[in-house]
Amino acid sequence: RLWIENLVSETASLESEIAQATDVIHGLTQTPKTLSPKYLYDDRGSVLFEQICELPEYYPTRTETAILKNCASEIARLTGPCELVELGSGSSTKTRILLDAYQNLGHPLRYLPIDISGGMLEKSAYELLADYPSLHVHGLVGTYEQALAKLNPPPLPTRMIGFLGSTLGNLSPAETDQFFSQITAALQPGEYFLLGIDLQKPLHILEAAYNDAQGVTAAFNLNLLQHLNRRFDGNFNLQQFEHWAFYNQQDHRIEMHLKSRRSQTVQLRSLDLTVEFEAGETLRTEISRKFNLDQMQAYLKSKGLTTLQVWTDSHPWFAVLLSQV
Ligand code: AVI
Repeated sequence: RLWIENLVSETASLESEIAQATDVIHGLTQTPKTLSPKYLYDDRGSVLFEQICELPEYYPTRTETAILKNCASEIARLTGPCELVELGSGSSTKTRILLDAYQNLGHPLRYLPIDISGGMLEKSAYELLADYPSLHVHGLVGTYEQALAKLNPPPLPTRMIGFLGSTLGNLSPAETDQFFSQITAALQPGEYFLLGIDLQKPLHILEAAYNDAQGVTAAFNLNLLQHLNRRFDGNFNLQQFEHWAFYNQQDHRIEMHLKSRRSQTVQLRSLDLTVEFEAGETLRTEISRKFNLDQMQAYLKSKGLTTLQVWTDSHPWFAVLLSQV
Protein backbone atom coordinates (compact mmCIF):
# COMPACT_ATOMS: atom_id res chain seq x y z
CA ARG A 1 0.00 0.00 0.00
CA LEU A 2 3.03 2.28 -0.02
CA TRP A 3 5.11 3.43 -2.96
CA ILE A 4 7.59 6.28 -2.65
CA GLU A 5 9.39 7.65 -5.71
CA ASN A 6 12.44 9.83 -5.30
CA LEU A 7 12.55 12.39 -8.10
CA VAL A 8 15.75 13.99 -6.83
CA SER A 9 18.46 12.29 -8.86
CA GLU A 10 22.12 12.77 -7.95
CA THR A 11 22.69 14.94 -11.01
CA ALA A 12 19.61 16.96 -10.16
CA SER A 13 20.72 17.44 -6.57
CA LEU A 14 24.20 18.53 -7.70
CA GLU A 15 22.50 20.98 -10.06
CA SER A 16 20.33 22.20 -7.22
CA GLU A 17 23.41 22.61 -4.96
CA ILE A 18 24.97 24.80 -7.62
CA ALA A 19 21.73 26.71 -8.17
CA GLN A 20 21.43 27.32 -4.41
CA ALA A 21 25.04 28.50 -4.09
CA THR A 22 24.43 30.95 -6.96
CA ASP A 23 21.16 31.99 -5.38
CA VAL A 24 22.77 32.68 -1.98
CA ILE A 25 25.63 34.65 -3.52
CA HIS A 26 23.14 36.72 -5.50
CA GLY A 27 20.85 37.26 -2.52
CA LEU A 28 23.61 38.41 -0.18
CA THR A 29 25.30 40.73 -2.67
CA GLN A 30 22.19 42.54 -3.91
CA THR A 31 20.68 45.64 -2.26
CA PRO A 32 18.57 45.18 -0.22
CA LYS A 33 19.87 41.76 0.79
CA THR A 34 17.21 39.07 0.26
CA LEU A 35 17.10 35.28 0.51
CA SER A 36 14.40 32.77 -0.39
CA PRO A 37 12.37 31.54 2.63
CA LYS A 38 13.38 27.98 1.73
CA TYR A 39 16.62 28.56 3.69
CA LEU A 40 14.53 28.71 6.87
CA TYR A 41 13.79 24.99 6.59
CA ASP A 42 16.74 22.84 7.60
CA ASP A 43 15.92 20.09 10.15
CA ARG A 44 15.90 22.50 13.09
CA GLY A 45 13.95 25.09 11.09
CA SER A 46 11.26 22.51 10.33
CA VAL A 47 10.98 21.63 14.03
CA LEU A 48 10.74 25.33 14.96
CA PHE A 49 8.05 25.85 12.33
CA GLU A 50 6.00 23.00 13.84
CA GLN A 51 6.35 24.81 17.21
CA ILE A 52 5.23 28.10 15.65
CA CYS A 53 2.03 26.38 14.48
CA GLU A 54 1.17 25.70 18.14
CA LEU A 55 1.81 29.25 19.41
CA PRO A 56 -1.13 31.24 20.84
CA GLU A 57 -0.32 34.23 18.60
CA TYR A 58 0.03 32.16 15.40
CA TYR A 59 -3.63 31.87 14.42
CA PRO A 60 -3.29 30.49 10.80
CA THR A 61 -2.79 26.78 11.55
CA ARG A 62 -5.45 26.61 14.21
CA THR A 63 -7.93 28.60 12.12
CA GLU A 64 -7.39 26.58 8.94
CA THR A 65 -7.72 23.31 10.87
CA ALA A 66 -11.05 24.44 12.33
CA ILE A 67 -12.31 25.47 8.88
CA LEU A 68 -11.28 22.11 7.40
CA LYS A 69 -13.06 20.24 10.17
CA ASN A 70 -16.22 22.11 9.24
CA CYS A 71 -15.99 21.77 5.48
CA ALA A 72 -14.27 18.41 4.87
CA SER A 73 -17.47 16.40 4.48
CA GLU A 74 -18.83 18.97 2.01
CA ILE A 75 -15.57 18.81 0.03
CA ALA A 76 -15.80 15.02 -0.10
CA ARG A 77 -19.44 15.22 -1.24
CA LEU A 78 -18.60 17.78 -3.94
CA THR A 79 -15.65 15.88 -5.43
CA GLY A 80 -16.84 12.30 -4.94
CA PRO A 81 -14.18 9.53 -4.93
CA CYS A 82 -10.96 11.39 -5.46
CA GLU A 83 -7.17 11.03 -5.24
CA LEU A 84 -5.78 13.55 -2.76
CA VAL A 85 -2.52 15.18 -3.80
CA GLU A 86 -0.86 17.38 -1.20
CA LEU A 87 1.90 19.86 -1.95
CA GLY A 88 4.34 20.27 0.92
CA SER A 89 2.67 17.49 2.87
CA GLY A 90 5.02 17.81 5.89
CA SER A 91 3.52 15.95 8.82
CA SER A 92 0.17 15.43 6.97
CA THR A 93 -1.86 16.51 10.03
CA LYS A 94 -4.58 18.31 8.07
CA THR A 95 -4.73 15.45 5.57
CA ARG A 96 -6.34 13.29 8.23
CA ILE A 97 -9.34 15.60 8.38
CA LEU A 98 -9.90 15.10 4.64
CA LEU A 99 -9.20 11.35 4.74
CA ASP A 100 -11.76 10.96 7.55
CA ALA A 101 -14.38 12.72 5.43
CA TYR A 102 -13.79 10.49 2.39
CA GLN A 103 -13.71 7.42 4.63
CA ASN A 104 -17.04 8.38 6.24
CA LEU A 105 -18.63 8.45 2.79
CA GLY A 106 -17.21 4.98 2.08
CA HIS A 107 -14.89 6.27 -0.67
CA PRO A 108 -11.58 4.57 -1.48
CA LEU A 109 -8.59 6.40 0.02
CA ARG A 110 -5.70 7.37 -2.24
CA TYR A 111 -3.12 9.87 -1.06
CA LEU A 112 -0.23 11.32 -3.05
CA PRO A 113 1.99 13.46 -0.80
CA ILE A 114 4.68 15.62 -2.40
CA ASP A 115 7.53 16.88 -0.26
CA ILE A 116 11.19 17.76 -0.65
CA SER A 117 11.96 16.01 2.64
CA GLY A 118 11.91 12.24 2.00
CA GLY A 119 12.35 11.39 5.69
CA MET A 120 9.33 13.40 6.78
CA LEU A 121 7.20 12.06 3.90
CA GLU A 122 8.03 8.43 4.69
CA LYS A 123 7.44 8.83 8.43
CA SER A 124 4.02 10.41 8.00
CA ALA A 125 3.06 7.90 5.27
CA TYR A 126 3.69 4.99 7.70
CA GLU A 127 1.69 6.72 10.43
CA LEU A 128 -1.26 7.25 8.06
CA LEU A 129 -1.14 3.66 6.77
CA ALA A 130 -1.31 2.40 10.34
CA ASP A 131 -4.43 4.46 11.02
CA TYR A 132 -6.28 4.01 7.69
CA PRO A 133 -6.37 0.30 6.75
CA SER A 134 -7.79 0.92 3.26
CA LEU A 135 -5.39 3.76 2.38
CA HIS A 136 -2.90 3.59 -0.51
CA VAL A 137 -0.06 6.11 -0.48
CA HIS A 138 2.06 7.06 -3.48
CA GLY A 139 4.63 9.61 -2.31
CA LEU A 140 6.78 11.79 -4.55
CA VAL A 141 9.98 13.19 -3.06
CA GLY A 142 11.00 16.29 -4.97
CA THR A 143 10.14 19.89 -5.75
CA TYR A 144 6.56 20.84 -6.63
CA GLU A 145 7.69 21.45 -10.18
CA GLN A 146 9.31 18.02 -10.55
CA ALA A 147 6.38 16.21 -8.95
CA LEU A 148 3.60 18.06 -10.78
CA ALA A 149 5.29 17.27 -14.09
CA LYS A 150 5.31 13.56 -13.13
CA LEU A 151 1.62 13.06 -12.22
CA ASN A 152 0.04 10.14 -14.09
CA PRO A 153 -3.75 9.85 -14.53
CA PRO A 154 -5.28 9.24 -11.09
CA PRO A 155 -6.38 5.72 -10.07
CA LEU A 156 -9.77 7.16 -9.03
CA PRO A 157 -12.36 9.09 -11.12
CA THR A 158 -10.86 12.45 -10.20
CA ARG A 159 -8.05 14.22 -8.38
CA MET A 160 -7.72 17.15 -6.00
CA ILE A 161 -4.43 18.98 -5.47
CA GLY A 162 -4.28 20.57 -2.02
CA PHE A 163 -2.03 23.52 -1.16
CA LEU A 164 -2.78 24.38 2.43
CA GLY A 165 -1.30 26.52 5.21
CA SER A 166 -1.11 29.70 3.10
CA THR A 167 2.28 28.58 1.82
CA LEU A 168 1.18 30.37 -1.35
CA GLY A 169 1.79 33.61 0.58
CA ASN A 170 5.52 32.87 0.74
CA LEU A 171 5.76 33.15 -3.07
CA SER A 172 6.29 36.45 -4.86
CA PRO A 173 3.65 37.45 -7.46
CA ALA A 174 5.95 36.23 -10.28
CA GLU A 175 6.56 32.91 -8.50
CA THR A 176 2.79 32.61 -7.93
CA ASP A 177 2.11 32.97 -11.66
CA GLN A 178 4.69 30.30 -12.41
CA PHE A 179 3.24 28.04 -9.72
CA PHE A 180 -0.27 28.26 -11.19
CA SER A 181 1.01 27.47 -14.68
CA GLN A 182 2.40 24.23 -13.23
CA ILE A 183 -0.86 23.50 -11.38
CA THR A 184 -3.13 24.01 -14.37
CA ALA A 185 -0.78 21.98 -16.57
CA ALA A 186 -1.01 19.11 -14.07
CA LEU A 187 -4.82 19.12 -13.71
CA GLN A 188 -7.23 17.62 -16.25
CA PRO A 189 -10.57 19.36 -16.97
CA GLY A 190 -12.96 18.73 -14.07
CA GLU A 191 -10.20 18.11 -11.50
CA TYR A 192 -9.97 20.11 -8.28
CA PHE A 193 -7.61 22.48 -6.47
CA LEU A 194 -7.97 23.11 -2.73
CA LEU A 195 -6.22 26.23 -1.47
CA GLY A 196 -5.75 27.62 2.05
CA ILE A 197 -4.95 31.34 2.27
CA ASP A 198 -4.35 33.81 5.06
CA LEU A 199 -6.50 36.94 4.74
CA GLN A 200 -5.85 40.64 5.32
CA LYS A 201 -6.74 41.68 8.86
CA PRO A 202 -5.89 44.26 11.53
CA LEU A 203 -2.20 45.01 11.82
CA HIS A 204 -1.79 44.13 15.49
CA ILE A 205 -3.02 40.57 14.95
CA LEU A 206 -0.72 40.04 12.00
CA GLU A 207 2.34 41.52 13.67
CA ALA A 208 1.78 39.55 16.91
CA ALA A 209 1.64 36.31 14.90
CA TYR A 210 5.18 36.92 13.61
CA ASN A 211 6.58 38.38 16.87
CA ASP A 212 5.50 35.81 19.46
CA ALA A 213 6.23 36.41 23.12
CA GLN A 214 8.23 33.17 23.53
CA GLY A 215 10.61 34.15 20.73
CA VAL A 216 10.09 30.98 18.68
CA THR A 217 9.67 32.95 15.44
CA ALA A 218 12.85 34.90 16.26
CA ALA A 219 14.73 31.60 16.78
CA PHE A 220 13.24 30.27 13.50
CA ASN A 221 14.45 33.37 11.64
CA LEU A 222 17.93 33.43 13.22
CA ASN A 223 18.35 29.71 12.55
CA LEU A 224 18.64 30.61 8.87
CA LEU A 225 22.10 32.04 9.66
CA GLN A 226 23.09 28.82 11.42
CA HIS A 227 21.89 26.92 8.37
CA LEU A 228 24.04 29.09 6.08
CA ASN A 229 27.03 28.65 8.41
CA ARG A 230 26.73 24.89 8.19
CA ARG A 231 25.97 24.67 4.48
CA PHE A 232 28.56 27.15 3.29
CA ASP A 233 31.20 27.10 6.05
CA GLY A 234 30.14 30.53 7.26
CA ASN A 235 30.85 32.60 10.34
CA PHE A 236 27.59 34.50 10.98
CA ASN A 237 27.48 35.41 14.67
CA LEU A 238 23.82 34.99 15.65
CA GLN A 239 24.24 37.34 18.63
CA GLN A 240 24.96 40.17 16.21
CA PHE A 241 21.60 39.94 14.37
CA GLU A 242 18.05 40.47 15.54
CA HIS A 243 14.68 39.23 14.32
CA TRP A 244 12.51 41.95 12.74
CA ALA A 245 9.02 41.26 11.36
CA PHE A 246 6.44 43.86 10.34
CA TYR A 247 3.37 44.21 8.14
CA ASN A 248 3.99 46.08 4.89
CA GLN A 249 0.54 47.63 4.37
CA GLN A 250 1.22 48.73 0.83
CA ASP A 251 2.13 45.25 -0.40
CA HIS A 252 -0.19 43.44 2.03
CA ARG A 253 2.54 41.20 3.34
CA ILE A 254 4.47 40.39 6.48
CA GLU A 255 8.18 40.85 5.87
CA MET A 256 10.61 38.96 8.01
CA HIS A 257 14.15 40.32 8.18
CA LEU A 258 17.36 39.82 10.15
CA LYS A 259 18.79 43.15 11.25
CA SER A 260 22.52 43.62 11.78
CA ARG A 261 23.17 45.02 15.28
CA ARG A 262 26.44 46.65 14.15
CA SER A 263 28.62 47.05 11.10
CA GLN A 264 30.24 43.69 10.47
CA THR A 265 31.87 41.45 7.90
CA VAL A 266 30.76 37.86 7.40
CA GLN A 267 32.44 35.14 5.41
CA LEU A 268 30.97 32.12 3.66
CA ARG A 269 34.18 30.28 2.96
CA SER A 270 32.90 27.53 0.65
CA LEU A 271 31.35 30.20 -1.58
CA ASP A 272 34.49 32.34 -1.37
CA LEU A 273 32.15 35.15 -0.38
CA THR A 274 32.67 38.10 1.95
CA VAL A 275 29.55 40.07 2.92
CA GLU A 276 29.56 43.50 4.57
CA PHE A 277 26.64 44.59 6.76
CA GLU A 278 26.15 48.16 7.90
CA ALA A 279 24.74 48.77 11.40
CA GLY A 280 20.95 48.42 11.10
CA GLU A 281 21.11 46.89 7.61
CA THR A 282 18.68 44.04 7.04
CA LEU A 283 18.54 40.74 5.19
CA ARG A 284 14.98 39.88 4.16
CA THR A 285 14.35 36.19 4.80
CA GLU A 286 10.62 35.80 4.02
CA ILE A 287 7.51 37.46 2.71
CA SER A 288 4.11 36.18 3.84
CA ARG A 289 1.39 37.71 1.68
CA LYS A 290 -2.09 38.27 3.09
CA PHE A 291 -4.88 38.01 0.57
CA ASN A 292 -8.22 39.53 -0.30
CA LEU A 293 -10.79 36.82 -0.98
CA ASP A 294 -12.50 38.47 -3.98
CA GLN A 295 -9.17 39.27 -5.59
CA MET A 296 -8.00 35.71 -5.08
CA GLN A 297 -11.12 34.30 -6.74
CA ALA A 298 -10.64 36.66 -9.69
CA TYR A 299 -6.97 35.66 -9.88
CA LEU A 300 -7.84 31.94 -9.85
CA LYS A 301 -10.41 32.58 -12.59
CA SER A 302 -7.73 34.31 -14.69
CA LYS A 303 -5.66 31.12 -14.32
CA GLY A 304 -8.54 28.90 -15.48
CA LEU A 305 -9.72 27.80 -12.02
CA THR A 306 -13.38 28.35 -11.15
CA THR A 307 -14.11 28.65 -7.44
CA LEU A 308 -16.92 26.30 -6.44
CA GLN A 309 -17.04 27.05 -2.74
CA VAL A 310 -15.27 29.18 -0.12
CA TRP A 311 -15.16 28.50 3.62
CA THR A 312 -13.84 30.90 6.26
CA ASP A 313 -13.84 31.28 10.03
CA SER A 314 -16.22 33.82 11.58
CA HIS A 315 -13.77 36.81 11.62
CA PRO A 316 -12.82 36.00 8.73
CA TRP A 317 -9.05 35.52 9.16
CA PHE A 318 -8.39 32.56 6.92
CA ALA A 319 -10.07 30.97 3.90
CA VAL A 320 -10.21 27.60 2.20
CA LEU A 321 -11.23 27.65 -1.48
CA LEU A 322 -12.28 24.70 -3.60
CA SER A 323 -11.84 25.35 -7.29
CA GLN A 324 -12.07 23.32 -10.45
CA VAL A 325 -10.35 23.45 -13.84
C1 AVI B 1 4.90 28.37 5.95
N1 AVI B 1 4.38 29.73 5.95
C2 AVI B 1 3.02 29.76 5.42
C3 AVI B 1 4.52 30.44 7.25
C4 AVI B 1 3.92 31.86 7.16
O1 AVI B 1 3.17 32.22 8.05
O2 AVI B 1 4.19 32.55 6.18
C5 AVI B 1 5.97 30.53 7.67
C6 AVI B 1 6.19 31.36 8.91
N2 AVI B 1 7.05 32.35 9.01
C7 AVI B 1 7.02 32.86 10.24
N3 AVI B 1 6.09 32.24 10.91
C8 AVI B 1 5.57 31.27 10.11
